[in-house]
Amino acid sequence: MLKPPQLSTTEAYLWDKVQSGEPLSDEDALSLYNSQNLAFLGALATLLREKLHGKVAYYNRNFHIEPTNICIYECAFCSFARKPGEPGGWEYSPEEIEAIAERYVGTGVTEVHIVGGVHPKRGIEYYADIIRRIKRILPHVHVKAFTAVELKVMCARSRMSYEEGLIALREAGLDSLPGGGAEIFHPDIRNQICATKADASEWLEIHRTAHRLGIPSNATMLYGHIEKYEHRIHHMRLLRELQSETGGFNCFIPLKYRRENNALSHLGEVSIIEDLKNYAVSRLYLHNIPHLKAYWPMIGRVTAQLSLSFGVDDLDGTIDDTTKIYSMAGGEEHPAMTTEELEHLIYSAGYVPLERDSLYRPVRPSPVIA
Ligand code: V47
Ligand code: SF4
Repeated sequence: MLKPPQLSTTEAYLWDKVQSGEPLSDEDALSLYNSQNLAFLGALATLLREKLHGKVAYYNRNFHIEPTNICIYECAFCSFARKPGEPGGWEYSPEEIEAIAERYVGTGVTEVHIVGGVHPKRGIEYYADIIRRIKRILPHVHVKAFTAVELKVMCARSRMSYEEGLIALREAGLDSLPGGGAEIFHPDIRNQICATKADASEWLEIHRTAHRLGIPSNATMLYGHIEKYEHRIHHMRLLRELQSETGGFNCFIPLKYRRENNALSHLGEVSIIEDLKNYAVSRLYLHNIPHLKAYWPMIGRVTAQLSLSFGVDDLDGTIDDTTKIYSMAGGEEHPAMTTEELEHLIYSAGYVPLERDSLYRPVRPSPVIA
């Protein structure tokens, strides 16, 4: 890509740094967050994005199961959780979960994403049973399940180490971990928004253990509430360090704080400009995490489309109306897109759609990029 004309000295320095493949420093990331030049941020993120993935934009065919929204925690940003007996709570039985899986037989889905509340009574054995039941119905589907926050509690309940718990779940059919529960690692913020659940070192240790066992995972960051840029950079620094140790993260997913029906509603929500800026800085700072994902049910279809020009190379996913975490917080009501709609959205943003599996392998040879 040609260096744009009329760059400031700092912008030209950052362009050369990214061009040469040198990692950005924390100061570089802060200066990008403080930049008002959105066009430059898009161009710089695209420089790295296209080095890594050319014009390809990945998507996958997945569905979500949220086994329960009963949760022992009370995160200030959460609109989804309920206490036992509270109206609006649900707990699917293993048979109800099987009935959800049955709906996807023969549909071509490649992944099931399972995340829920941290239930007061359920341990590793319960969740291993759920995975076994799903795999019996959908043997070829990749099971990406349970945040580090859920895993910490289910391991403790079953009196297992993280390693023992993960091995038991892997034997049942667990293939990878989603990136949820990370929120913002810095204790100054974490203590205000989700003080009692797994802290940064526990979240990182569970992912480190998974990577050591050959279980890949994702990472997220919940942004746009009370955190400052410094806290986002600190969060990403810890992820970048773990990635350089293990190489086990597949992708990073910035999650925009949504304000409906939760204790932080008074904060409002950040602008689309802030979303795009955050995608660009994430892409550039996390140079060693291969993929940057936009989760469209949370940010909407238009921002998802724009995000492709700010470093994003992956749109999640067909989803199929099965997630409530975001609709309860103000995201899309019935999130579902057909593969045709997703491909059209990607083409019309100037990129080439490629259906991937959960390990980013093409599901079928693409006539466009072959
Ligand atoms: O950890 C909860 C977030 C996460 C709100 O790995 C909220 O592919 C915004 O893990 N506003 C769970 N965000 C979701 C998750 C996930 C999602 C998409 C892809 C992947 C992946 C993982 O949802 C929680 C929390 O950070 N969340 N409430 C809210 N009001
Ligand atoms: Fe529970 Fe997760 Fe909601 Fe926190 S974000 S209250 S851990 S469901």
